[in-house]
Order: sequence, then C-alpha cells, then structure tokens
Amino acid sequence: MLALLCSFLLLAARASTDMDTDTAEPGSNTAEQIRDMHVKVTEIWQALTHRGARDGGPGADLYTACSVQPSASIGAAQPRVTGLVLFRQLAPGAKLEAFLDLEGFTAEHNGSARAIHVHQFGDVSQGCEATGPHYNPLGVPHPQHPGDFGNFWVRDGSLWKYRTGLNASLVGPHSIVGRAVVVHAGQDDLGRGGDQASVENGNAGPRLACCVVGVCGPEPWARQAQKHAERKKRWRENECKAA
Ligand SMILES: [Cu+2]
Ligand SMILES: [Zn+2]
Repeated sequence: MLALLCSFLLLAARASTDMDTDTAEPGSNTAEQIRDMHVKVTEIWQALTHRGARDGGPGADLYTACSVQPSASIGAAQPRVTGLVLFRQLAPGAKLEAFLDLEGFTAEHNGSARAIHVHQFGDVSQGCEATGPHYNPLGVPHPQHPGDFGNFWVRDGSLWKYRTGLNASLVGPHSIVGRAVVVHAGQDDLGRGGDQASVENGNAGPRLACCVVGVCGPEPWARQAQKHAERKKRWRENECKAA
C-alpha cells in the first residue's frame, strides 16, 4: 500500500511539474502549485484509504475526540477550563462539524468571546505552550489556517456550540488528527489587528486549555448530540420564560 502511494505521489509530482513548465514562469505561483499538489495528494489518499466513502456506506464517517484540560502553565487568576471538543467528517473532502462543550469560566466571563484554534503539535507535556504555532501547512496568513475556528461566546460560565462548515480535515496529508486544539483567554482579531501577531495568531492571548485530537468511534458524537439537543431545548424554554 505504501509503495503504491509513493508511486502515485511521484506521478502527481511529475504531472504537476510538466504542467507548470507549460503555463507559468518558474517560481511565479508557488502557492498555487502547492494547492494543486495538495488536491492531487488528497485525492490519491482518499482513493487508497476510503474506497467505501463515496457510497456513504459504513466507514465513511470519521470522528475524533479531544478532552480539554487546563494548561499546566496558566496563572492562578485564569479560569481552569475543561471539556470536550468533538469533530465529525461525513466523507473525505467534506467540511468538518464540531461540538464544543467547555466549562470552568466564571460569571464575569459571560458575554465575552474566546478564540479556539488548531495548533501544530499534539504535545501538551509542557502545558499548551508546547503545541507550537497555528497549524499552517500551506504557509498562509491567519485566519486562513485550517484550524482557525474563530470566536466562541461564553454564557452561563460555559461555552457550548455546534458548528458546521469548518475548513479542516480529519484525513489526508493536512489532517488535524494528532494535533492540538487550544482555547485562548482572549478574542481572535481575525487578522485585522494591524500587527505581525495578528496575521500569525489573531492576538488571542494566553492559552487557557488544550487537548490532542484523537480518532474515536461514533458514540461520543451521538452522546454529545443528545446532550446538545436537550440543553438547547432547556435554554429556549428559559428564554421564553424570561420574555
Ligand atoms: Cu491559538
Ligand atoms: Zn490561525
């Protein structure tokens, strides 16, 4: 299987080089070439590892779980955030869905936003600092990284959200499996801060908590979907009572 993949990669690389000599000046569109190569490699990867996915049959869904723990290096004044981040990808090439379920914030955090990103390394051994910079396989500015999930609002001391359309993958050469999800103390300026840090990390502040994205079965997702539906129903009922 590995030898076959290598052969495909070499063929894809040769095809890309041939195409480039016909259509572009050397080095004039490196980013585009990298993107083309990424698409080709992803297609080959998908063909080799998920042959059943096109039919939507068993094995097409991909799931991960990430058990969020407070960073070992946060200050005593910072909230100790714990919880769960789940991802689901219904087919290779599809956008990600996520459940985020975090607690440990205090009432004074209600109504404030927290940035959440995927960082490069799945290493939390020295606190969340060990996870490195944003995962950035294509060398693009923030907030175009695959794990730039933006801002999430704290309410009732917790942060819970179901999101769709996330621009990251659990399969292929740019998979986020084995990398880290980091919850920040501040808000993501989404690259509009006007300084270098803004286009690297959104000036999102200290790293409160983090976890490593690991492959799992469908059960955690099913449990979280039920919990989310019940919580949303309760929240709506409370809103109605308050109105
Ligand atoms: Cu981050
Ligand atoms: Zn980023």
